[in-house]
Amino acid sequence: MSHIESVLHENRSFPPSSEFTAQANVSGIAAYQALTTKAATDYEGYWADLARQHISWETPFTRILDETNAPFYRWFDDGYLNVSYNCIDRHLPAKADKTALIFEADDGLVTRISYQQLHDRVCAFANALIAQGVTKGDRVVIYMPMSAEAVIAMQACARIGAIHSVVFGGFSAKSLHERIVDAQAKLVITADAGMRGGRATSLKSAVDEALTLGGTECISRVIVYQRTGQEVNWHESRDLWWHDSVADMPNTCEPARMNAEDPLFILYTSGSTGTPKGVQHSSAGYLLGAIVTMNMVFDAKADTDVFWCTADVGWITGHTYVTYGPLAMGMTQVIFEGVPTYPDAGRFWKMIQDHRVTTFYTAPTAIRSLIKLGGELPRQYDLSSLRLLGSVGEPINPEAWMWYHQEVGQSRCPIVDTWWQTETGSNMIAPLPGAVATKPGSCTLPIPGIIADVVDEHGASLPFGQGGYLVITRPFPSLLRTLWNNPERYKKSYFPEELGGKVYLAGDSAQRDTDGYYWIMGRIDDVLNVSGHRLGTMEIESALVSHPLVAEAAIVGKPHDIKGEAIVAFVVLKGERPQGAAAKEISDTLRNWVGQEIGAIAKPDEIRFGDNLPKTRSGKIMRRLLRALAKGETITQDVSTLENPAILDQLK
Ligand code: 6R9
Repeated sequence: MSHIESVLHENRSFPPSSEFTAQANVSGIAAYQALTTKAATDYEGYWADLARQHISWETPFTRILDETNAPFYRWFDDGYLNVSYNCIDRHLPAKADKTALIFEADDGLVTRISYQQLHDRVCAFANALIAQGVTKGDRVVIYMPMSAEAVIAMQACARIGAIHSVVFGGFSAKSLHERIVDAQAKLVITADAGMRGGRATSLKSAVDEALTLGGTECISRVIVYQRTGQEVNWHESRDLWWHDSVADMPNTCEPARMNAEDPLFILYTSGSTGTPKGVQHSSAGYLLGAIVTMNMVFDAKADTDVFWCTADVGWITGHTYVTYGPLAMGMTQVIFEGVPTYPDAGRFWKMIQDHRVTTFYTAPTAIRSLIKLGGELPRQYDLSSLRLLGSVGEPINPEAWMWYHQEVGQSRCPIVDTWWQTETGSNMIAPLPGAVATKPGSCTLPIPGIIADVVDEHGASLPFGQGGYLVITRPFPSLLRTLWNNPERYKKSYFPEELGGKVYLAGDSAQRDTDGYYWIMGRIDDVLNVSGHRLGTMEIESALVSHPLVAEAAIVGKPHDIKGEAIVAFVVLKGERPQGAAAKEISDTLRNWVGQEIGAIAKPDEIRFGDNLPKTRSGKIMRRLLRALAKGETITQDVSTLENPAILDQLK
């Protein structure tokens, strides 16, 4: 654990105001402690009570947690429900006309969709999927821009029991292809294009390309939502417009009866090795995590809140806090198509003002870029509707936290810094805002029912003040169930034998301060966090090496003001080491190549060429040296095992 050196020295603490505490769902630290005590003394009873209270079951469960086949845990597994029913139908008697979605397009056009309208559109589209032969358990890939239709498509899958796998619209045709093949999907839902910052980026063309690659015979149909009206290539026998698919469809569709453990979705995420992992979530446990955290962490007030999570539905945050959580609560939420800087860096603040947003959830990278582009801009807008702010995706640095607190929250709104992952499904460590005092840069304490720890490499709990592996020691309802098609990798990645095979290894390092507050220090594996997005270094390396010019490549991260981490590539070409203009040209070529192979987010920020890479005598690339070189540090580390020390000068 040598890379864990010191933790931030941050002493500021912000207790919840008495006004906030007075109205909070979990009010005061004693209430927080009562919940954690209940979870500690009757763990299963704690979760079962919440599951009975918050989920509408078609058939109530009698069994709670089944650990007999650990780490393949099962929750509530004789219960039946439908997630879409829980997100829509159950609200209709009281709030059919209440606004469910406020969609704001890139150009500012606003569309409101009520719960009744959402119901009708989800049902019509669910019927369209059934008409195309989609049945329970089939995989449906969704490759769409941020839109009401993306949410409708996901909800429609949930309604009929199809397993959706959303692929972020910024991923390339190659990445899309890889995910379609792994999931063996039956159908793809896409759009002609998406609009962001005034520019259209086509999606349908990437689907066309992905489906020319091998192994995609599983796909029988592509449904295309017409967003921009631009020209697209059309495959008569395969492609179908969204509007045609729903044209004659009834507005009702019986929700499928789903077992609590039936998979709700797969979402691919980066791991330490080459191929992305298909994280598989359950129906009931996942939904419960979404609802409980909406209640406790976001202090949801279904009747008065306007909730806005800025994440794209292509990421887990967009699944849990756009598509499922706010709807399960029966809230009104904002969905935004565009980017925070268009038409100018006041866009977020203007939208908060226009829609009277109460709860705003975004990423540190967005906050940092908005500070840079207009730190004083929030003051030009009326942000008085805000009552709670959230942060997710990476550690938030105390400076950005303070700005968010003072300029956006006007020193009035608590900030919930939420630590969690694609695999955990919902927030794990985060302050309950009416109970737990916050500290800038710390995600504070586990939410009640989440039993976290910091351990050494043998699984022994470490005292406060010592850095180690972040683990969760008891299975919890919203934990992933397995990796799609790869139970062995699930066991190896998350429940390693070294730690006893039963505790969930998160892949982050962390340290607790003297108050027991958690400070996340970074990944322990070869995963980078670029603008809050997870990228495997191996993934980018294999993309580079697949280019005909490249012999060898190593990727490391280096600190970046706005993105958190920037991607630095060290590359050895098959030919000579390029210099000057030639180096620049090949850099551009390789950057674009990676963009095509994976997606624009994976393009290296910097490429350095060498005749070789620094290696040990046994041939291992010495990444710690590369990390130091990338940062511009002088090498003070031990290089005695290095085969070729002269190479370090070349790569500086
Ligand atoms: C929700 C999400 C997960 C990784 C995680 C960690 C980092 C997320 C964080 C945070 C510090 C926070 N991370 N939230 N680090 N503080 N509040 O981002 O899921 O895309 O799977 O990424 O992101 O390193 O392990 P995912």
